[in-house]
Amino acid sequence: MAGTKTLTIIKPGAVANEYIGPILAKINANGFHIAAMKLIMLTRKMAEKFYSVHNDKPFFDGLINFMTSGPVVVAILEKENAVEEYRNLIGNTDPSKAREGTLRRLFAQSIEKNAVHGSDSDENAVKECDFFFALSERFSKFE
Ligand code: IDP
Ligand code: MG
Repeated sequence: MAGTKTLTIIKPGAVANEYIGPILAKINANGFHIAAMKLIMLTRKMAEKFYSVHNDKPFFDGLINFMTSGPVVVAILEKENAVEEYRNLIGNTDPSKAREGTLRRLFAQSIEKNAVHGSDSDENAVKECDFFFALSERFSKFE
């Protein structure tokens, strides 16, 4: 059975452009429950660990610089089939390829500064939620 939670990050570019409100409105309008949320600055160590699967990619250093360039919103979102549903809402990694109406199409600046993160599997969603939130910081509809 598909999982019910995913981890999102509203990235520094979208926070700087005052898109926190518009992005959260779309998240709620699409039936997601916000189970945990905070506005924080990622340290380099945190960003490097979070994106460690990409540490051999040519875009890694730029990505870490970007993700630590300003505050981000980190949140646990809940819905049936959350990972797939949220990946559908955010759209393609490259905003120029993202469907009309998706968060990246609406709010991204570039393939790097692409507005939001969304977990890519239930397994990674669990790891990413644990990376940012203690159980006492979560207000789940499902658990
Ligand atoms: P995803 O966020 O859609 O899952 P990933 O391939 O996991 O995409 O890449 C992680 C993040 O790295 C992207 O969201 C984006 O910010 C950045 N990124 C991915 N590919 C490129 C690229 O070709 N150039 C610059 N940045 C990239
Ligand atoms: Mg990814």
